[in-house]
Amino acid sequence: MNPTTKIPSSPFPTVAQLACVALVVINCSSTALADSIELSPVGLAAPESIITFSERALADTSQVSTEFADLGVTFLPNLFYRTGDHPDWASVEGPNLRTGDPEVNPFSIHFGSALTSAAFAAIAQPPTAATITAKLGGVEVESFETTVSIDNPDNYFGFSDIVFDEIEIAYTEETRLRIDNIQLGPSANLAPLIITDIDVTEGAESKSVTLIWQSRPGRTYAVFVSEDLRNWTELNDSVDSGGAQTSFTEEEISQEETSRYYRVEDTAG
Ligand SMILES: [Ca+2]
Repeated sequence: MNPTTKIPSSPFPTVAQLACVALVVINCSSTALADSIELSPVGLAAPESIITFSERALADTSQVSTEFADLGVTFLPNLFYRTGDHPDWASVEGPNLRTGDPEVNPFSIHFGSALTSAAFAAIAQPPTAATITAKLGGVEVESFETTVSIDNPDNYFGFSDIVFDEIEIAYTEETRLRIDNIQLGPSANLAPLIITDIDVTEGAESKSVTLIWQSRPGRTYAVFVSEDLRNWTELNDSVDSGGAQTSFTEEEISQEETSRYYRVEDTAG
């Protein structure tokens, strides 16, 4: 028999049953508390990259939308590249992006991949009330109201410990608002943990079961087994991720076993 052939009449549980168990695990995982970054002197403690706008020399006042896409950010509808700065502008140095002229309000920073944290420096002259909103797929995740001002000593705004792919900045006054030093935090891998396949191999003396699940690169998984969905035995607590897909095989299962349930957990919760 082909070892990868599934056995429809097997007493082993179905894909649907096991996927349900995996979903329960996901729902029980802890959720980190979101944290808004407002008027911070530094923004993220340890950004993975910072876009300063010195990476590319563009003409003063030229429109910017996808020019920095290879660095992970685009701007919708657009902003304007400005080459000049001023010694009084805290947190803005050298080239920066400005909202006008003509005025662009609101505008969004779109990230090339979903992130778990990001921050940026913003100043405005004259000062303006502003609403800063994190979105995922165009849907609001988190939002706060603040004042963006050239007079603020600390000018970083952003979010941490949530998953988002856009930050929208909307403001109320006619002003010249500039942003600079966009800090990108870690990417959020959005692939949910789902068991996608279960293969049963019948041997002469015993049988084995291979589970295949949709996984995230760099993660570690634990696999549990149960005969009644109540008492679980850990089979392995350190199955390294195979990337987008990971598998685990339980060997030498007695031929007398008639029913068996599996649970896969991301050990990071
Ligand atoms: Ca700059």
